[in-house]
Amino acid sequence: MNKTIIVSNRLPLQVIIHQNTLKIIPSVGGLATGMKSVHAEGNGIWVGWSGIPEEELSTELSEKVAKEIRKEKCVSVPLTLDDVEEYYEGFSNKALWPLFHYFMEYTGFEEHEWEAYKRVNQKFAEIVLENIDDGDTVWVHDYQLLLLPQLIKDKKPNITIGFFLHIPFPSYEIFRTFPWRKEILSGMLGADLIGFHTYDYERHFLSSVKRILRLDAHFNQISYHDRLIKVDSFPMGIDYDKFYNAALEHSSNSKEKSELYRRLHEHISEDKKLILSIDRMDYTKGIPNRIKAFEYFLHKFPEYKEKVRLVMLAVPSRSNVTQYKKLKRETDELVGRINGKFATVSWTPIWYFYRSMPFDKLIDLYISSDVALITPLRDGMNLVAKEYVATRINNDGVLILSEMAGASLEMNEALIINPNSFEDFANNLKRALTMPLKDQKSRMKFLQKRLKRYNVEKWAKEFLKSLEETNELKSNIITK
Ligand code: ADQ
Repeated sequence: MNKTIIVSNRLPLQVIIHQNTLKIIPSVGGLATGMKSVHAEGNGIWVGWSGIPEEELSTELSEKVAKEIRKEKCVSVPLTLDDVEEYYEGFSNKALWPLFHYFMEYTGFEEHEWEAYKRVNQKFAEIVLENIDDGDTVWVHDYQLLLLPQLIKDKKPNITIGFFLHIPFPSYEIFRTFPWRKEILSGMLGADLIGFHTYDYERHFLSSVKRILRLDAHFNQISYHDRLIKVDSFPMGIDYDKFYNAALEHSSNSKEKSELYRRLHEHISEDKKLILSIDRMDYTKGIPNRIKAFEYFLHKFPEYKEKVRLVMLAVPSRSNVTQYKKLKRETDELVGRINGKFATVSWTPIWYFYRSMPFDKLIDLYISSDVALITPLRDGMNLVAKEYVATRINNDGVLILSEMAGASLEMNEALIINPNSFEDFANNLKRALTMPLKDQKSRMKFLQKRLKRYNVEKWAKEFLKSLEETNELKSNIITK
């Protein structure tokens, strides 16, 4: 029986080793949820890194981990501390991530990190090839594995390969500055279907392929080495029902309310509002910018002092990378400065949490907030915006969304802003806080309808269906 092999940098699980005992916790992230049914089907497997460097595992423990992971239908790619530092923290997060998000000034190109990137992509290829049979399908995810499709195709030309990029693909003028631009594009072109969140990313990719590799592309198909490669956009959704049902449960009278819920609600009344932002602590998410814009709002509309509170949740991320350390420091300072400047005995304008929160607490935050402020400077999609909408069971609440997030293209009923304009920010925040309930509800209903229909499972299915259709393309070429 043919199977689907999912490949991503990290496996959808967490391995916890404590005094020689081993615990495997499945992760609940967006990708893991979306892939759940694909992964569960038949003898499908997931290939990726377990999160534990080889040096921290004895041979005996390493075998034990592999065995336990295998029970979850996962196969781990062994990575050393050097691999993690040079391939993940280095090339992936200091070269690819900033460049693809238009942060050219943060981008560093290091030859030894490029070598590590190639080496680790090769490691992934070897594990995939050990586990693959003729007729199988491989679905590779994200920017850490851009070379993998071609590495697999070289060895197994008849395997069907899909690739999905979760971050933006930058415009040609940005991408052309990349020293290894040809190798990256050729690596991706090993796939039979290449997917992006939006049509704009797709267009940028096609433009780079045409201009850098000088290949023919007609509409969304590229001719390459006797093959036709399809490029398309698939905007990723969320597990809508999971968020909606959790919100229903958390709002019901019979549910015992958490401490967080109670504390949040102490500050909500007819004229007192909560504004929420949730992000990974990443410079692409525009966190300092948002705090400064909030300060501008309080200056411009002083009548909102003591009436609004910004609850800002930032989840620690890539904290070994210099730019992320700087960002954390800058955020801490800005929050301190603004709270120091505006706070009164009964009011602190910003409640700032720097930690990861369990699902239940996230739901409490979502259902308690009158406005969600999602203002990245650049974001492939942004699932937080979608999660907020899914939890609004009474159809109230307003989403303010940056036009730089891929999600803005399918969420027209949100208040769409340019996050670089404080004026735009402040005016729209005021508009959100004064929006009549009727207007809130009609916007929310439209947003919810779309998200419910195009959920993450549908996203995965559509991608795989389109990937399957590339087989027809192939057989047409052969019979021509
Ligand atoms: P991310 O940059 O990680 O993903 P996003 O799409 O917003 O960004 O997803 C973050 C997820 O983490 C959400 O599901 C959210 O609930 C969760 N989360 C955030 N803060 C949290 C906290 N403090 N505690 C617990 N959970 C938290 C990348 C791209 C995005 C793209 C996704 C999916 O950068 O643009 O939308 O992949 O393709």
